[in-house]
This record gives sequence, C-alpha cells and structure tokens, in this order.
Amino acid sequence: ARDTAWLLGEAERFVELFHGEGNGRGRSADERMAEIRAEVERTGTYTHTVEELTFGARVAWRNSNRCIGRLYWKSLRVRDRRDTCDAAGIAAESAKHLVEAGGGGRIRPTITVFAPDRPGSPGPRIHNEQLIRYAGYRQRDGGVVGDPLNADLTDLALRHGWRGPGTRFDVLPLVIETPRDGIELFELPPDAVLEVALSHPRYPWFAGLGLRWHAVPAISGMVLEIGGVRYPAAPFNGWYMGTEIGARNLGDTERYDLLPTVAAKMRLDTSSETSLWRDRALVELNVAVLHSFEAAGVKITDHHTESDRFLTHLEREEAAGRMCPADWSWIVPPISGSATRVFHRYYDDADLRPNYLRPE
Ligand code: HEM
Ligand code: NRG
Repeated sequence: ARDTAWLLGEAERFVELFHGEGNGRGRSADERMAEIRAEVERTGTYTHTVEELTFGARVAWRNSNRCIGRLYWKSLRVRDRRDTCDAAGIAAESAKHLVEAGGGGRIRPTITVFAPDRPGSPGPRIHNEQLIRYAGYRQRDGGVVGDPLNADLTDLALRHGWRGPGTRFDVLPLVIETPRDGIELFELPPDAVLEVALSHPRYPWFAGLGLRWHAVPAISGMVLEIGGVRYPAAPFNGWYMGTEIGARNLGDTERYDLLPTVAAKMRLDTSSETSLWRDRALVELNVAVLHSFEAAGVKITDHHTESDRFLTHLEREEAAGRMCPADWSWIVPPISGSATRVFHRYYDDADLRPNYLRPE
C-alpha cells in the first residue's frame, strides 16, 4: 500500500542515497528528513529540490535493468517543468524537449519532468508510449497500415477527432490527459520530428522501399519514481541502437514485418528455412539503418559498440562499490547475440529505486 508510512520510508531511503553519494551541499540527511516529515504531515506529500530531482532522474536511469546504454547516466540533462500542469503547456514543452534533445542529429540524453501525482490530485499523463509514434490504421481485413504496435493509440486519437493522412509513417498527435480537462490532442510541429529516410550502401533498390524512422526515441509512457514520489509524465530520451529499428521495429512480424519484402528484393531462396533468408535479410536491414543514420549525421550506435560500453559501465559501477542490476533477456541484442560480449555472462537483476516504472 502506498500510504504515508510507505512514502516516508521511501523518502528516507532516497535521502540517504542522495547524501551518501556526496550531494546535499553540506546539509545532513537528518535535517532534510525532518523537513520532509513536516511537509508530508501538512500536505500528504513532499517536494524534491532541483538537485534531488536531477540526481533522482539520473539514478533512475542507472537502475534501469533493461537499458544497455547506461554508461553516460551522469550526463542526463534534466528539464524541471514541474510547474507545467496544463495539456497545452505539456505539449509545447514536449515539442521543445524534442528540438533541444535532437540537436539536429547531435542527440543529447534528456528528460523533462512534469508535475507529480499528489494525494487526491493525479499528475498529467501522456498516453503516447513515446513522444514520436507512427500511426497504425486497422483495416477491414484485420491488417494494419503503419505500425501495429500503435493501433490502440491510433484508435484513441481517431475517437478524439484526429484524421491522419493514412501513410505507413504518419506521426501521431500527442494524447495528453489532465484531471481538469480530460484528453486533449496536440499535433507535433514538424521541426520537432527529425526523421531519417532509409537507404542501403550497396542495394540501390532499398531506398525505393520508402522506409524511414524517427531519430529520437523519447519514452513518455513510464512513471519516474523518486523517493516514493511518482512523476507519471516524464519523457526521456537517448539515441537509438540500430537493432531496435532494423531488427525489431522493421523486422518483427507483429510490427512492419519487412523480412519477406527485403528477402524477395535480395532474391533469396525463401522456400527453405535452411537458406537462412530471414537472417540475411535482417542483417541487411540493420546495415541500412546504421548507414542511413550515419549518412544523415544522426547519432546512432551499433550493438557491438554498445555491448562493450555496457561492460565498461558495469566495471565502473562495481569499482564505485555498487552493483549494476541488469536483465539478460533485454540487454542481449536481438541479432548476433553470441557475437557480443554481453551474451557470455549473467547479471544481478535487482529492482532498485529510483527507477522508471511501467504504469500499473
Ligand atoms: C531500454 C539503449 C538512453 C532508460 C533500452 C533498450 C536499449 C536501450 C537498446 C532496450 C529497448 C528494447 O529492447 O525495446 C539506450 C541507448 C541510450 C539509452 C543506446 C543512449 C543514450 C536511455 C536513457 C534512459 C533510458 C537516457 C532514461 C533516462 C531505459 C529504460 C529502458 C531502456 C527505462 C526499458 C524500457 C522498457 O521497459 O520498455 N535502452 N538507452 N535509456 N532504456 Fe535505454
Ligand atoms: N525499442 C524502442 C525504444 C526503447 C528505448 N530505447 C532507447 N532509449 N534507445 C524503439 O522505439 O525502438 N533511449 O532513451 O534512448
């Protein structure tokens, strides 16, 4: 149960971590806890200082078991927008986040933190799982045009009056819910949506497939929890690892399902699994993603480089006297697992706080 006793317990764990790692500008953890206790007694919750919020968001990244990209956790930029509560303000600040974090291709890991949940007054919510998502339009025959992952969100947007052009790569509007105004939709301005058209370094036909992907993965559907306080709208981004797009988003049968298309263009023998046509098509899709992002000057990383960086991170964390929790099944990349170093060992999979949580 999330009652006052639970909140104070979580607050104390966090304040001790914060001060234990050398923060707090000379003030003691006890002093800060006395202040928090008084505020909780008065209001049922408490307010993080900017330093606590910044540290909390960074450590939440450090504690994200599923993230291979944690080497740079200390450099996360934190935009404190806790005073932005109205949907239009949240939409505008989310668009600004994308422009600033996108850097025209020089992507900077960034989080924007909007108002937290308070007793009797929930914070705002962004229904999009990421700020940039492609629509998935359900067809009469049961198929989907676009990204099937976002078919439910697309239904929701359509029910609220949105009409998309109907291509495979239509950027959905932000679907923002506030306690005061309910659900409202906001189109993202074009300058907030950096995209890369996909081509292949050796297959001229590849560009003709008309594929593209957005440059910035900005997760907006997770709850940032710091010291027992929950921030339900706190979109964060880093940059892509190529396999996320080339293997999963474009390759999964439940997503864009492009392996048969690519294999046919490559003239592979798709009549027999032992020709490994799926594997060969997967590799070329991934080559195209990395090639296109690099040619466009958009930051991206490959799974071999990122595996090595992750193990560097793990060693640094252990040297600092901390364990680095990790979930093998998410850390190991979806292609060429055993050719990366992260495959050949196991990890502690502890559930630490602060963290980014799936909403319940
Ligand atoms: C998951 C890479 C930055 C938090 C992941 C995944 C990858 C990845 C490959 C697995 C995704 C999947 O299989 O769907 C990276 C890279 C980054 C980066 C290359 C570049 C800087 C960040 C940042 C944060 C973060 C800045 C938070 C501040 C997470 C979380 C997950 C995750 C919470 C799990 C998502 C889920 O459960 O769906 N990351 N990441 N990452 N990352 Fe990162
Ligand atoms: N696989 C998802 C994104 C998940 C998070 N990945 C990151 N996060 N790279 C996709 O859109 O393909 N990040 O914050 O950089």
